[in-house]
Amino acid sequence: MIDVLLGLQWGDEGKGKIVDYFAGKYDVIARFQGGPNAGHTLYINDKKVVLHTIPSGVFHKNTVNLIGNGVVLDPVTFRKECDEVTALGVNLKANLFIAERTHVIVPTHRALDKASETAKGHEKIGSTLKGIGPAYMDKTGRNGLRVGDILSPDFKDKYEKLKAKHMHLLQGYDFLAESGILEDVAAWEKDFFTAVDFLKEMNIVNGEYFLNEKLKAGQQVLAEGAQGSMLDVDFGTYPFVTSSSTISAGVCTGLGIAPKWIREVIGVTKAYCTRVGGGPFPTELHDATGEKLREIGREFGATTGRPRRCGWIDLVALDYTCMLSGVTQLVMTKSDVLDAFDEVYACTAYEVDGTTTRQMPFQLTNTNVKPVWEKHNGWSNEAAANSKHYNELPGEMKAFVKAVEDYLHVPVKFVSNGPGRDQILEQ
Ligand code: 2SA
Ligand code: MG
Repeated sequence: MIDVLLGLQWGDEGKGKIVDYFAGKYDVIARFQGGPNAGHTLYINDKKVVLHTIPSGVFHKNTVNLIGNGVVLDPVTFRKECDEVTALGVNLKANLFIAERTHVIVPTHRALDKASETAKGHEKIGSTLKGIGPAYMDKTGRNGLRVGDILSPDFKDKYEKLKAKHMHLLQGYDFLAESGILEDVAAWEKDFFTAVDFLKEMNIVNGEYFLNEKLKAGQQVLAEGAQGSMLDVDFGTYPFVTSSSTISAGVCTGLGIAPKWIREVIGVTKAYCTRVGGGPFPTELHDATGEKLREIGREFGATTGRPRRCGWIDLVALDYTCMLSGVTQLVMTKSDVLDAFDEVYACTAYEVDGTTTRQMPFQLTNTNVKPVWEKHNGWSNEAAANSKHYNELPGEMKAFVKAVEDYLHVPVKFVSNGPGRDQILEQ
């Protein structure tokens, strides 16, 4: 069967750490969407590792990892990441597989991303500029190159054709000459073909048969989501979203498996909320409390280093994303960050244009929505930090968790109160 692990907010919920924690229980860990815009932070023997494309199960010897067809893969970042992981003693030849239908990000995708964002000015999406949007555009526009294509002798011709098309598009931007984008393309291209040669030597497989055969043989699979449900291309805060399906439905198309195989849908949420990049964020705090959350939570982008916007937990958005994915259990991360506050808040409804609602409106902007707050008492710092079992957590904290469960009608099975593997407490 397949269990799915998803971020329920705007990304950075701590998915990497949770996947790493659960990985030992699974035979396969599979990524089904997104690309090097993801940043999954793990601590391996106290060393910080940030994974972008490689699934977070890679440090477990007996776990096989699959990059599914729904992913977009940049050979250049992929190669760098492989070098880092290999240096830590991982044998990628033995435990990493790549679906041949996975789309390839080429240097001009990154250039187009940068050009598009530059043209948008202050209305920009806040993209990580990894070429994600343009790569998915070529996929649905039926122009893309796939990992399987790099094995064919005419790959270079196909690449040149696509590049020519992109160059034509780039010429349409009047700032192109002074933007430095063409120089970037030349530099990226140098690494690109070496990286493609490297990729050729990896295990390239038919992902859908690979996975279905394992499922039929009774193996256990964990599908690892990237970004968050509120960044989903259909249901997120469009157009301030990423370009893939980040909800549980994306698992089927992103891996080539039928819904009948899906068992648990594990939703990960922070005890508060963050967002990086542009777009609406109803519970954002523009004050000292927001600053404090960022400082204590060390809220900076794992891929870009950008400071993340911070605010209290948004139960309206969580209820929406639990519904979309059919979440069966929750993991609450970074609850320790709240230890420092005398009182904590949860948003239980939105006031939109004078009406109160518990539903996600069609159009969310930075100004048309006001959160309705529910106040909770804070808890003692030491008691929370020293707890080794859920029952030992302070009463106020358990009351906060209970309020989240009651609102969402989904049990919080785990609370993570620190970065260590031993700081995940099961309820
Ligand atoms: P993109 O790069 O074109 O897909 O960006 C579109 C929007 O999606 C957001 N996005 C993310 N939000 C949170 N975390 C992400 N991964 C990195 C991390 C981000 C980083 O783990 O920290 O390092 O800055 C991620 N990837 C995409 C993005 O901010 C845009 O709003
Ligand atoms: Mg992240």
